[in-house]
Amino acid sequence: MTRFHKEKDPNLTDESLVAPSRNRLRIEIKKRHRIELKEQSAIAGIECFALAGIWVLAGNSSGAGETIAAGNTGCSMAREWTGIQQFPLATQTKLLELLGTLKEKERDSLTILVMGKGGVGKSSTVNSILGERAVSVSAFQSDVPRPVMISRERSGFTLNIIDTPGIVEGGYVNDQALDLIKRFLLNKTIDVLLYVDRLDSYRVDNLDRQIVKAITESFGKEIWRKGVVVLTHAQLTPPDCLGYDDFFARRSNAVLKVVDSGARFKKQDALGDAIPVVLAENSSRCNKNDNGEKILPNGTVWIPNIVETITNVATNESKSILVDQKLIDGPNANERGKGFIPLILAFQYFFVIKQFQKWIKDDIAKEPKSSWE
Ligand SMILES: Nc1nc2c(ncn2[C@@H]2O[C@H](COP(=O)(O)OP(=O)(O)O)[C@@H](O)[C@H]2O)c(=O)[nH]1
Ligand SMILES: [Mg+2]
Repeated sequence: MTRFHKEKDPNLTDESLVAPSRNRLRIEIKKRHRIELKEQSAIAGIECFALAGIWVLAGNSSGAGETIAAGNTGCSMAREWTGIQQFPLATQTKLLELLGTLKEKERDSLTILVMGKGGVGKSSTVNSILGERAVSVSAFQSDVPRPVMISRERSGFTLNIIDTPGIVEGGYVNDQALDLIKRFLLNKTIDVLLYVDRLDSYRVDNLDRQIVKAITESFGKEIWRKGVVVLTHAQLTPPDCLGYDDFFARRSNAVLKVVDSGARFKKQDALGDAIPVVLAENSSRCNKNDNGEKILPNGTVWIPNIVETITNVATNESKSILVDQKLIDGPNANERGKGFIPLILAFQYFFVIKQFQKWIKDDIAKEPKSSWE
């Protein structure tokens, strides 16, 4: 007969000291499991709280709120950027050089927002840049349901990358998904926007325009001055005997035109060539050079290239975008529609008040005169 010893297991009840039936055994196991789960979550909660406290006290420049809010998990800290060691030595050297450049320009953190349609390779690009599988990627249900911020720290420099779900559903921009992203970004400062699409798409359509318009309306058109267009699936053989660079140039122009029109810049302010376009190939089958670095058909070593472009845009003369409530509410939210007030008043005067006055006058004229008048 099996007996449970109370002194060895304080979680057991007196009943469990007698030989347990199968059912009772099952109940005890469940009970113990529940207690363990409670204890684990309590410990995890304390750990989160303690870590958050340390982070706030440390006064990290990336903003405690930002990193703790990461992925709304409630407990995600800027971990050491160990993924950098996965890169070939030549890439590591270049990346560390770029971090050095940023530090020279007194930047100790960088926040990158990644947006675009679903399934174009946003999450894969985040993972490629970090050198680790930080966010989930899937061919079919490819999107994380909500934004996630991944923070990595290296030699006193913090890299924050915000991966977002695609904002398109059933052929339209999904306002709820967009709202979720906006709320997530509230009080964060965006240094670079990566607008991701595929190189191997042959046309742009109205949906692309809608997405660019939605980004513009959400964060203001100035966000595009911090924009980089990333074209994934870059290891391809162009169709119709086109050269690779030719194909790349045509596709870039098509996407940039959409951005220009969706961002509604006036002709003289048009972004044109101002937005850099970079290529990415996230597949593990990407070709490599003699140093083991991933290279594209035009010879570009794409990871250092994208990080260099990000560095240039982050430090260009345009200001980073602080996503505050005013920005989210849109330009002059309180003023919206005020221009119509004089028109409405005029309409009311001529078509309502005047009409009433006329009816009253007519009624008075038609009224039979009283005998005493
Ligand atoms: N061949 C190739 N596949 C890619 C590339 N980028 C992403 N994928 C694949 O495309 C699918 C969707 O990628 P994901 O990163 O989840 O897209 P997201 O929805 O934009 O985040 C996954 O199956 C990825 O493996 C790329 O550059 N080349
Ligand atoms: Mg994704």
